Amino acid sequence: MIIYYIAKYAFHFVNLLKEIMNMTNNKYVLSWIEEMAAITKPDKIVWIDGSEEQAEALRAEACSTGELQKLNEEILPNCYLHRTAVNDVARVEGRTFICTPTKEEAGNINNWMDPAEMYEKLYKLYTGAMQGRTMYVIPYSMGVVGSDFAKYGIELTDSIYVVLNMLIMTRVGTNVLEALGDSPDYIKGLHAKADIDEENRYIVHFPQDNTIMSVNSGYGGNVLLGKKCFALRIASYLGRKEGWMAEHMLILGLENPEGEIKYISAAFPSACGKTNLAMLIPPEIFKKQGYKVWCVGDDIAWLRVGKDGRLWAVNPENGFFGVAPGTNDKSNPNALATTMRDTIFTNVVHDLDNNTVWWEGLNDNPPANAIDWRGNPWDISKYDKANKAATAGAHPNSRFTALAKNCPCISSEFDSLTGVPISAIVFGGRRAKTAPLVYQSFNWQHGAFVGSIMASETTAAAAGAVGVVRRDPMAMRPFVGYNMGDYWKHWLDMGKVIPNAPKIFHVNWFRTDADGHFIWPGFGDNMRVLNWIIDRCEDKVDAVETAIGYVPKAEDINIEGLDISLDTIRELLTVDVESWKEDVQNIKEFYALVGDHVPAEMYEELAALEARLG
Ligand code: GTP
Ligand code: SPV
Ligand code: MN
Repeated sequence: MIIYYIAKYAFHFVNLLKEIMNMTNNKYVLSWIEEMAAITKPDKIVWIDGSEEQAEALRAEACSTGELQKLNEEILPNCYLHRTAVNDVARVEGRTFICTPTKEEAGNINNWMDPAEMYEKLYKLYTGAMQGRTMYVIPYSMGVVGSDFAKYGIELTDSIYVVLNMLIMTRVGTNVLEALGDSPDYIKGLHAKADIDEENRYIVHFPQDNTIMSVNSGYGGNVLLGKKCFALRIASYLGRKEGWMAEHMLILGLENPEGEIKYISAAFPSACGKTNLAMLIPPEIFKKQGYKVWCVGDDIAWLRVGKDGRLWAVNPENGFFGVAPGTNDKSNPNALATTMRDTIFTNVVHDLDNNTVWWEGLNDNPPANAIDWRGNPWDISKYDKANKAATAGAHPNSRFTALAKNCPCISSEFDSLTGVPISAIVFGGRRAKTAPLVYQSFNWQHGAFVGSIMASETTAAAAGAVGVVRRDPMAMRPFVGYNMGDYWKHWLDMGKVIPNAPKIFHVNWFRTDADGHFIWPGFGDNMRVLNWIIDRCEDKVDAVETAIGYVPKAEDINIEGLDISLDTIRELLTVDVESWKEDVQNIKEFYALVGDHVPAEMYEELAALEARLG
């Protein structure tokens, strides 16, 4: 089949190939591009070299076709607006596949199909998909080019929007090809928009082939193949093979008044507060004393054991693909500042009077003359709180793509070759009840168990119902590139080879009162919980031992300057035995679903928890 296409298009190819041969002699790269071009049949092939001139030309081209709209250069310099198709606004977990040779390797939590069958299905969808279009070839690095952590990828795409987003989210350029040299060790990614047909949308990973294929989408995590597809699904697979970890975690540095910085990584499910925590601004009383928070990453961490026996983390990304709604100068001023230049906004409100953007929760001044995320005229009178999803101006999963280096609190270690040493790992989710504000695990094995039983209410970051509690182990349910049971085993194994392992905690910013309001103020005030966590890591504060782990004494959470009583803190810290017993039943069902790869240690921990609950 492939040979046939290569033969048929041989002549056209000679010209196409001239372009790609200028950039590299790597025969593995060239032959793969040739093969993919033979199937997708682009009119042109263009290498992305990482230069500003090329990026500028592509922005201009995208504006001329309406794919992008240039925003007010005075207010939002070098910023653009993009709207996706209305049926293409989030990750599609139901159409995301891990195609390992056997179903057992992918496990019960992932969708699986036989690789040969899937390739055949995909090649049909890709056939001629780039006719009349340009194939862009993006050489990119996850991690600092040339560092021990770095891994390289090449994404082929027919979308300028994807190219411009990848230029922000990853390190793109000819230096990646130089670093790759003539090695076959890179991740292949093929993306074609095709017809944006929901019924034929596929996001597929072939971990054994280092290959990712995406078709019929133009949205974020489905098409920016360096992000969830590579840096989590493929990387988690590689991490297990090579003895490191790829996790859905932010990384932050907490600087105390003495100038010492301790690093924390935290795994929360999509749209559960990673970006917000990573860019936290300490409450006034802490700021005055000299506390600061530095952002290393807001979504993905790659972690390796260092020579000193600690766990070291890098953020493999180069930018933030952050949730827009709710971002404002109180909740996350650093994120807002980051988006003031060089940013691509997706599916937000277009304010026509100023040629700027707006979203729910930005401020109380919605634009009077505006276009909503669907492309229709919109003003606040259309907004109905009872029917947010259908009447909001910005899609609840609308996003900004912004450069990490534009973030006012970006860590000086952002480009570090070695990463940062992690003192604490924090898990967390959206739980209206069960989970207390914070608790600490008894040890690494128990901590891995705490990660495995994480649960959270679903959000708009993925297609499907919102607000349903589901188990989301380590916030990785949609992102583990192999069997979930084996992934837990990898966590347990890692604990044995990190002599100086981080302590493991669990937080919940989302407990609600009887009226459904959040009890904990959250955002900047989460710093108060981080301080307790660091104090625990340094043995500076004791705690109360409960059935689920160590919980703070209420008076050890600093509430100075907060309009909240000690009793409320007590309430936030209670471990309700009855709801935990219910949870245990649900965990048992979930473990059964994960199946017979669940490590025995996890069942031991579950039995121990059940016994402690009485
Ligand atoms: P992804 O990019 O999808 O991985 O999301 P994320 O985990 O980075 O979540 P993000 O920080 O963008 O927050 C998502 C939503 O949660 C936003 O609407 C925030 O306003 C809200 N949120 C974040 N932190 C808090 C908090 O401490 N308390 C409350 N109540 N809401 C929060
Ligand atoms: C998430 O859903 O966790 C995101 C956004 O960070 S996406 O890139 O679409 O995966
Ligand atoms: Mn995420």
